[in-house]
Amino acid sequence: MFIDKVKIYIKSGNGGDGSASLHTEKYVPNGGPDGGDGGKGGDVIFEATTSENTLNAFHYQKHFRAGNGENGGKKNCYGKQGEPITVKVPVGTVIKSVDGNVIADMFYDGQREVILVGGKGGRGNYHFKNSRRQSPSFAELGQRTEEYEVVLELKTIADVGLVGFPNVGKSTLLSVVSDAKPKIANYHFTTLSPNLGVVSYHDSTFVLADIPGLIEGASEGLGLGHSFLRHIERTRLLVHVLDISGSEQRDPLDDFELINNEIYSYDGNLRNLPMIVVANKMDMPEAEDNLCRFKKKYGGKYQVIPMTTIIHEGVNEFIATVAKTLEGVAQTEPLKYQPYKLQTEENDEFEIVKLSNGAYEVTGGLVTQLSRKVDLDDYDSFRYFQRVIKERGVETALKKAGAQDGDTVIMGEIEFEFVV
Ligand SMILES: Nc1nc2c(ncn2[C@@H]2O[C@H](COP(=O)(O)OP(=O)(O)OP(=O)(O)O)[C@@H](O)[C@H]2O)c(=O)[nH]1
Ligand SMILES: [Mg+2]
Repeated sequence: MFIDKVKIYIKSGNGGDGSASLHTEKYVPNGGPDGGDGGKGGDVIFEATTSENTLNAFHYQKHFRAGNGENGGKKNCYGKQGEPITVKVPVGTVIKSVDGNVIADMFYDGQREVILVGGKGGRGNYHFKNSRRQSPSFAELGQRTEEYEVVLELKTIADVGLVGFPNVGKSTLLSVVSDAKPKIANYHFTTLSPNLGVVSYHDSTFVLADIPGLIEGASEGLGLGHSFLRHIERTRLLVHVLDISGSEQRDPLDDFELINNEIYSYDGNLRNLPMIVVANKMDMPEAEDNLCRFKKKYGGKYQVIPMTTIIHEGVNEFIATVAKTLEGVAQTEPLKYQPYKLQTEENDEFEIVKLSNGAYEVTGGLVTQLSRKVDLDDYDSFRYFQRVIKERGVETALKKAGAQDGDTVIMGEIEFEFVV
């Protein structure tokens, strides 16, 4: 199993509710409001790590929820903040909304991004105390947060991508030049997920990615499909490995054309990457002749390195050539994107629409904010509500929209009769 694209569900914590406690003591029956604030809900944070290179873990766990903030208590006790949750993803993971907007590109090892912010804690009742309202018996509810779906898409980041038909020796090459230990076997599709290896050359290193073999039609989903090609999009150089001996009765020159065709029809921009050719299996019959033919046709355009990977022949030349070529190629950059925010900022805007039944509905950020503070059964709270809608211009706007005495006004859960 190799998962490189997956949908998961994330939710930051709700804010804790503010407390509406009134201080009481023996002999001091009305000591004033002492309700503490609710704690902020936990954030959802993503962190990029090199210790994973698949999204397989998300096959088993798809829901990630940060902790809720605790409610405020008496004696001005603050509620505890909710525990944040950290979701670890392999370096190269792009986080997108379900409709494809990029939220973050987790490009660097250790990169942390707050993707969802925890709900605000509600304020305790003492915040609502004023000269006329000495003992408010209401407090603010914590902000409730929503659950969001996000799509994780792994786009491996490597300097070099190894491409070619199945069984040509890509994984063998990776195992010979790096510490990676990919599976190697004499059949097609031995490699089922990309393998990364670090190659050292003098003082420098480069990262090599071995991807599953491609066949004709891969860009339309044949074989293991083209989804693996997404793992060479973020490389700086392609190494095309050929079985130059044609040991499986294919002409290596045809292989070369065919695989290039698949790669470039998947993404035309990949033409901009330099390509080096490894003519592998030089120990086999026919290899010399085929190499000659190949060089005649393509030698002017491509650097061709003959190799017998199983006995490490040509390996040093390979490493040196790749390292030198990379010197002249720009580093891969993170995606260029305007980060898409899943959550909308709290605001105090509002809009009024007249419904077909004659009622007026007020919607918008102000209504969401107020609905956390208002309890119409509570007299103090109701007075507070009346004051706010006057101060924020809701009353005037309702009049302007044509509301008359006795008309019904709906604001979220709240419904009341308009009084001019
Ligand atoms: N004769 C010969 N055989 C080789 C050479 N290099 C690799 N092989 C053999 O070719 C077979 C396939 O090697 P792999 O490295 O698994 O090939 P691959 O390209 O990664 O194959 P997939 O993962 O299926 O795409 C193995 O049996 C290797 O031992 C070589 O230089 N000469
Ligand atoms: Mg392989």
